[in-house]
Amino acid sequence: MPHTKHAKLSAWVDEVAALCKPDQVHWCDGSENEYSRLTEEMIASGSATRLNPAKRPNSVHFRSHPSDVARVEDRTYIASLTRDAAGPTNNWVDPVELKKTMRGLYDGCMRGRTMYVIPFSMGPIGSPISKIGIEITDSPYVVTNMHIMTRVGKKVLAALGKDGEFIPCLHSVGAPLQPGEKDVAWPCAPIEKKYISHFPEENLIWSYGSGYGGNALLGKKCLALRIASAMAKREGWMAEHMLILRLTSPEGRRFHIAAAFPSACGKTNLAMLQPTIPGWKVECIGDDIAWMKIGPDGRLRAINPEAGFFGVAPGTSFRSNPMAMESIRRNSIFTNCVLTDEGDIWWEGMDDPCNHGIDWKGKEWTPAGGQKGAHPNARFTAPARQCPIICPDWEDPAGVPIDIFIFGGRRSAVVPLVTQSFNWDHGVYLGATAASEATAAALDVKHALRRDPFAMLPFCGYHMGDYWAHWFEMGDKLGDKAPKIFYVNWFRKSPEGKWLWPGFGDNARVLKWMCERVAGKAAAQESPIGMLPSKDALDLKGLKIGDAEVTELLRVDKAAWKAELADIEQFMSQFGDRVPARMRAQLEQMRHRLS
Ligand code: OXD
Ligand code: MN
Repeated sequence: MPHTKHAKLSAWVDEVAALCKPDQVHWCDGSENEYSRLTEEMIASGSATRLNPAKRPNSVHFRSHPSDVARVEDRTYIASLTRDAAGPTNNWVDPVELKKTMRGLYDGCMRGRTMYVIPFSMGPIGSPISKIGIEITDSPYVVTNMHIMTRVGKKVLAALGKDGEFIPCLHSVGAPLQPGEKDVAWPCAPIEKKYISHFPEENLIWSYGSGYGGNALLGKKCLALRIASAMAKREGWMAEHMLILRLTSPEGRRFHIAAAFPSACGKTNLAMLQPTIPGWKVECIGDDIAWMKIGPDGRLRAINPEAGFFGVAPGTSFRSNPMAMESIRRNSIFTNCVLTDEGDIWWEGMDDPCNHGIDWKGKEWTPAGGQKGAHPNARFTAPARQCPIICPDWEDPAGVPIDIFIFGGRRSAVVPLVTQSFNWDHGVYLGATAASEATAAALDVKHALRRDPFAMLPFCGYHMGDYWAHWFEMGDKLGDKAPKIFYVNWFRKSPEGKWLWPGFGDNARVLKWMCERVAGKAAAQESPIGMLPSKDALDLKGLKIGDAEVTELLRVDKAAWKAELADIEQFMSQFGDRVPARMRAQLEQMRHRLS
């Protein structure tokens, strides 16, 4: 029996097999049986360690190669037909040249390995917002992670039928085996041979040389953001680096929030927040990516294209994110954590200390040695359905109607706790000028402050200026049904260097103010940078915070903002005449308000 009646898919799989020359080809059916068999094989080969089932049932730990621990932005390419289409913030290579180079690398690259064909759906199968991808990979680690992160297998092939549309995603770890050669625990290619390539006009992804996270699980950053953002622009929808949550008020009114933050700003924590204010409830819909289309009622409807969480482990604890800790109790994959003497995992920032274990490099470890036990970008992969506060509607094919957009970043100074934009255009300006201090999720980002528009700088598959224009166009289409836009900064510090805001569950206080603004209930005061909560409009009941701290949290320092303006202007100048006139107008209006 052929695996599919889809002629184009069969032809592509045959073509890739002929090029990569694997020992065998396996079509993934997405079954539990398949997951278990691959996991057992990886344990037997020494690349995975089974965790103590009494501590963490059906879970495994992997250690990656020390050179392959995060996304590699310097090796990530948007190979559009012209350099101009990719814009100055993407690495561009001529697609013909890149394909030639990569074909050379792919030639025979799967020797000694199995080639897996993974049919996957981003989003609930059958949703008008979902898309189907096919990932071909020689990494069983990728297969098991894709089982958790996406919807995989026969049901996807059934939905694809004979001629459905799919996005081809080719991946190889880039480490062919000679006959008789023993495999290493984490095969990958050296950095200069890694390529994470996107061909946006063809909806095509080619990844080579890395087995880690966003470089290898191609449904996530490559498809759901880089390729999808380009498709969304063409087709009139939005693919954003946003969590999605539902906040329900004590009266039972539901608000749906989508929020964009760069890596390392507590996005997963916010997505699963436990409000400290009585009567308010959060349900999680997604923690990383939102795909949004205008629905029949004219409102923006969002789905989470993923089915799991690929979260940063260090810093995750019952204090910072109890719901994530519950989500990873079982059936999870861990990468680059400490393996404890009890056969469980541990990382820096977990609730209880660990006195001895094996670190992410496989070496005996104690905290006294002064080295981190887990890599700062160590990850957990866990099924979203295991989150105790997963929203009952998280798989609704129609999506949830978005009321609020939030942008933000990690800023120890200048930026207040929360501002509301004056209107849509000003909100787009807030998103476009978002900035954050350093991250561990990318190997090669070293700047102290990075402007990261819409948290999409590493993920926008086309020219940033055109992306901004797309946001303005979406606002025009949505009209008075457009979500309200806010900007937050949980990370402001006092002049003495102390956090001013407690964060975590108390962030619900800020979300409450936003919801009340949407409902027309909360007061705000105008400032040169946006609307700020009026005195007493933020619910601070039960919080130990002084008046002086609140004043500092909301302070707008005109001189600092003028300096900010100069920095923003310089950042924008790289986009030249692709900066929409409406964005320039926002800049001018801000200058005027600050003068
Ligand atoms: C991620 C990232 O891994 O944004 O989600 O880097
Ligand atoms: Mn992310």
